[in-house]
Amino acid sequence: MSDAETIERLRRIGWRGQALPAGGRRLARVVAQHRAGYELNDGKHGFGAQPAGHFLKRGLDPAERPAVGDFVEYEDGRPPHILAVQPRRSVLSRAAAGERYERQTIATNIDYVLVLTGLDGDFNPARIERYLSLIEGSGAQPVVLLSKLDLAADADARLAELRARLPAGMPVHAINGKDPASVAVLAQYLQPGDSAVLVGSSGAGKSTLTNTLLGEQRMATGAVRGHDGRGRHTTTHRALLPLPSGGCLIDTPGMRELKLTGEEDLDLFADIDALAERCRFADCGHGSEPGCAVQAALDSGELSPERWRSYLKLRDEREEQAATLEAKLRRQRGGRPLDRPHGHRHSRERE
Ligand SMILES: Nc1nc2c(ncn2[C@@H]2O[C@H](COP(=O)(O)OP(=O)(O)O)[C@@H](O)[C@H]2O)c(=O)[nH]1
Ligand SMILES: [Mg+2]
Ligand SMILES: [Zn+2]
Repeated sequence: MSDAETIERLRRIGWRGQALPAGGRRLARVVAQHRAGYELNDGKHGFGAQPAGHFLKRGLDPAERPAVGDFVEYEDGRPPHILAVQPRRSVLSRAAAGERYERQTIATNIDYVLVLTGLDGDFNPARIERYLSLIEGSGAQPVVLLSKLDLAADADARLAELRARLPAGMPVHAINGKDPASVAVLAQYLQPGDSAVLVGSSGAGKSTLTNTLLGEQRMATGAVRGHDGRGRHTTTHRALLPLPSGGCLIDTPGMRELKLTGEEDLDLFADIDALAERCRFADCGHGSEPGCAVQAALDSGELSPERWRSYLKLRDEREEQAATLEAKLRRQRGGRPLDRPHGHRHSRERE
C-alpha cells in the first residue's frame, strides 16, 4: 500500500496529521479500550493491541495513556504494541469519581460533543450546563440534543426554556432517536473525517441514536425502568464507530458522576461574572449586601434563580477541584509552588 493510500484511509477515520511516522511505525486509531487492552482501527481493519511498557509505569498521568479517539503509533507483532500517542487536537476529560484527584479522558480528537438528554424524566438544564462547562476547554464544539421528542408532550416549552437559558448560538436539536428522518439534522456534525462523541446519562438514548445513525442495531439498548426514566447500564466500554455518513461516532457508557476537573473557565456564565463586577462592594457575597447587582438581576427576572444556583454549584466545585489539583501538582513537584495557577484565567473577585 502506498503512503498516499494509507493517508487517505486514515483521513477517513479522522486523522489530520501531515506525515506518516518513520522507522517502520504504523498509525491507527484507538476505537475501544478494554481491561485486557486496546482495539485499534487503521481505516480498513480492526485489531487488538497492547500498550508498551512505559504506558504502564506507576505515577504516569493517566491523561498520557492512550485513550479512545487517539491516533497511535504502533509496531506490528503478536500482539501489536502501541509505542506513542500522536498530539491530540482536542481532549474531553472529567475528574474521576472518588477520593483521589484523577483526571479521566473521555475521548480525544473529537470535533463535536453531542450532549444528549431525554425529554422525559431525564431533562435537567443544570446537568446540561455541567456538560457544557466540561466541554469548554476541550477544543471540541458542543451540540445539545434532546431525545425522545416522540414521547414528550411539552417539548416546545422545554426547548424554549433551554434556548433562553443557554448562550445564543448554541446548537440545540430535539430528535426522536429511533427515527432516521428525525436524526438527519445531525448529518452536519458527521461529515467524512468528522468525529463526534455522544455523552449523556444512562438511558438518555445514546445507543439508540448510535444504532439509527449506523443503520443497524449494533449497540445494546436498555429498557427504561418505569419509575425514574433511567436505563440499565448496557454500554460497557467506549467505542468509536465509523458511520455510513463518513463520520465517526464515539458512544460512551452512561456516566453517573461528572466532576469538573478544576480547569474550567465557566465561560457559559460570563454574563453573571459581568453582573458581579457591578456590585457596590468588591467582596460582595451576593446575599443581602446593599447595591448587589446580582440580587437586583434576580429581583428583576433578568437572571433566573435556577441558573444562578447552577452557576454557584459549578463555581464552588470548580474552585474546590482547582485547589485539589494544585495541591496534587505541588506534591508531585516536591512541595515547590506552582508557577501557573490552574483555571483562573478570569479572576472571580475584584482585587
Ligand atoms: N420513544 C423513544 N424512545 C427512545 C428514544 N431514545 C431512546 N429511547 C429508549 O430509551 C431507552 C434507553 O435507550 P438507550 O439507547 O439504551 O440509552 P443509553 O443508555 O443512553 O445508551 C431504550 O428503551 C430506548 O428504546 C427516543 O428518541 N424515543
Ligand atoms: Mg448505551
Ligand atoms: Zn453582589
